[in-house]
Amino acid sequence: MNPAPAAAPAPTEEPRDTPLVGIIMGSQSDIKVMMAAAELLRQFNIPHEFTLVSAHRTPHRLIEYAESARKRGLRVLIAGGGGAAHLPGMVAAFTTLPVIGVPINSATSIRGLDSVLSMLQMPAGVPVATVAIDGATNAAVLATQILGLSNARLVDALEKYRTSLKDKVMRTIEELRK
Ligand code: RP5
Repeated sequence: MNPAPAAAPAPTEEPRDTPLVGIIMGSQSDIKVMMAAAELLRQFNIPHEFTLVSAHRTPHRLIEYAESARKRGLRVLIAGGGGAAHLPGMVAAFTTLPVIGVPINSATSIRGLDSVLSMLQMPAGVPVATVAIDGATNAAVLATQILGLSNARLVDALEKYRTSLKDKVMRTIEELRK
């Protein structure tokens, strides 16, 4: 007699202890902006890692990080950079994981516009999903939405988050009425 078939995998994939999201940035000076992404992922209880990878100062580390990311269990990468922000694009060149780019308004940049263009102008086939200048929170929300495709808990958390945003607006409307 054949053994009973193995149980079907659960439709909801719960976050594990190993990081699902890699948050990387080119310099110490990017940390403050990129902390917003880590904070949001913490709120959603999504395991993540947070480290520096510089496209120009540690190029070999960039290749190693990007090439090993999927094998290490990461599902989405968030890469922040200012100035000539090559980090997200070069990471995207070495992995097929989704890469979300955060242009940073660094002291060396022309108000972050240079970084936006560095991330937006990727050649066809190697995209970087680019958020607003210093938009690390939205990068983390987008990463959560991607993970939510296979995780019902995160869909629920995102709906609660949206409700909290709406409630905040409604509270202010009420305050203004007084
Ligand atoms: C980029 O150059 C970094 O992402 C940073 O935003 C910018 C300036 O870096 P620092 O000179 O402050 O280290 O590589």
